[in-house]
Amino acid sequence: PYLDGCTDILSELDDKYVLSLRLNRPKARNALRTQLLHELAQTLGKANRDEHVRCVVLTGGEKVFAAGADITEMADKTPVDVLNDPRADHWAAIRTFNKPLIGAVNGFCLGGGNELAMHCDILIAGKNAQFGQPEINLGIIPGAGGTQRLTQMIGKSKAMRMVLAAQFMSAEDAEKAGLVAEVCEPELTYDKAYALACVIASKPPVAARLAKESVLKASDALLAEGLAFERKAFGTLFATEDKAEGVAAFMEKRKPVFKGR
Ligand code: CO8
Repeated sequence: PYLDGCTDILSELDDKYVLSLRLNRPKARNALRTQLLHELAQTLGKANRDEHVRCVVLTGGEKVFAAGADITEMADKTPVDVLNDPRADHWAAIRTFNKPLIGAVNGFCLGGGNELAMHCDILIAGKNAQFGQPEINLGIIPGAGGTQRLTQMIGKSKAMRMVLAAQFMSAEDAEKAGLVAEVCEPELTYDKAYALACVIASKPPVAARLAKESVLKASDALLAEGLAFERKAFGTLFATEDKAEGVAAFMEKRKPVFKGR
């Protein structure tokens, strides 16, 4: 492995200067527990300082890229817990990773999983990919930039449909909408992303870094305020009865009954 001691992230650096990362919690559908985000943040932190890494490919499983935050871990959190949550620091480390990051997505890409995908600079998706922000079913909203990045990437109306109605978007529609760069057969997703990473890794690394940072500047200034607002709103919702009901219904595998409290 590239970074010793990791269990939730599998990693390998090769002689093409490409670091491959795989989310590795198949039983929990790659739910992003805090440990996973910590390992990802640490790995990217090391890669940021390592001249042997020029491009990173991030992938998940065949049927699930990632099913979102780990609902069992988040179930009992209060707004104060959210305010103090180290997860925010891990997301910041992912956000500030300054080398090109290519996402290879097959299957379900939901909630925090879709937010992680949107932190990638380029997304390649298998035909079976499904993108969604189903947080509202749990009485909450996206908390890692989903409301902001999705709106920037696919526009208000489509973003609202995903965030308010929890409707999923197919790979084909995601390509039309601009969420992903390319759709392919699911068996080829990783290979396509890896081939693209090799091309990028063959370019001058300092120019690649500054190109990435410059492209992100096209939206960064607007993003900062929106991210902070979303984070506060996300925390506030952890005080609601509807959140407790949404989470309980998920765990008990039943339909929730929401009351607006
Ligand atoms: N967190 C924790 N465990 C999960 C999650 C998750 N996000 N998703 C699935 N699991 C677990 C299931 O509970 C189940 O556990 P067990 O085997 O012990 O019963 C196991 O993974 C397998 O799940 P399924 O049987 O549902 O697997 P399928 O292959 O049939 O379906 C899906 C895969 C479609 C991905 C389905 O599991 C699903 O819809 N998952 C939930 C998706 C979701 O709602 N994500 C939103 C997350 S919200 C978010 O990311 C940000 C806020 C988080 C805060 C939440 C608390 C308030």
